[in-house]
Amino acid sequence: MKIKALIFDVDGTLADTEEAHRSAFNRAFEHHGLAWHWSPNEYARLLKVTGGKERIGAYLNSLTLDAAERQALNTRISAIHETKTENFAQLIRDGQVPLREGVTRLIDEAERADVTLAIASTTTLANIQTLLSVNLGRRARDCFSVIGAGDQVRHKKPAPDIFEYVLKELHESAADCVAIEDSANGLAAAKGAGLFTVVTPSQWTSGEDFRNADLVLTSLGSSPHPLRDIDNHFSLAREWGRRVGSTATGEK
Ligand code: XBP
Ligand code: MG
Repeated sequence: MKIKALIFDVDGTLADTEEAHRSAFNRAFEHHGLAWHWSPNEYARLLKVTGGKERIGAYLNSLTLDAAERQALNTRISAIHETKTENFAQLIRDGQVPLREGVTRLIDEAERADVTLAIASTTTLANIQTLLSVNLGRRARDCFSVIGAGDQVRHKKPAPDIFEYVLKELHESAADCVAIEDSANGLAAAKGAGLFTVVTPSQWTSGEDFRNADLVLTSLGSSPHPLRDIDNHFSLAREWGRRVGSTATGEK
């Protein structure tokens, strides 16, 4: 049974991006004259809400404001988020957001093994394009056959929509693909789409519940310490899924 495609999440999986996102949000608030500042603890709590615009909205709803003030601020969310996205892109261009350990190695091995690569993320397409072009250079243009991002679907993670969208664009079935995620929201989305899901928790998600994951790895391994026979891990786990009749591999 050959894996047809690897579908990567972005934030926390391809790269440890959330500290840069947090900084980009805070700079955007300052730029827009808002006395808001998200501390690491506050941001870890807000990360449960996927999507930057939705996250700002959730924060806004937590504030004590009169109706007129709340309404006025609600109308500014898109503009604030646009500034934030520009700030984030600048941090990537400044080299602040490298790919996570083992990502390039796995991309190289997947290409050699003729395994298709795709992305399914809640973040904006602009963020993904900047992250890939800065870190992968020219190969970023055609490395990923399908990129599913942010507002391309109505319901963001933990809904399965973005993974279902990517599978449809790939013309592949979930049973033949593997998702790589970092968060409980991402895991729920990938499993909801019936995918065998590998989780590599990030510093922001390490305390979350990954019991429903098919494989939890600290990282994807790199040349000093590669994850040996990673395919066997997958095939072992997939075999386990078949034998115990679980939905671990997403096969019904
Ligand atoms: C993680 C998210 C995103 C980022 C912020 O996405 O939930 O909202 O935190 O990026 P992923 P935006 O699915 O890649 O883990 O401000 O562009 O939403
Ligand atoms: Mg993520």
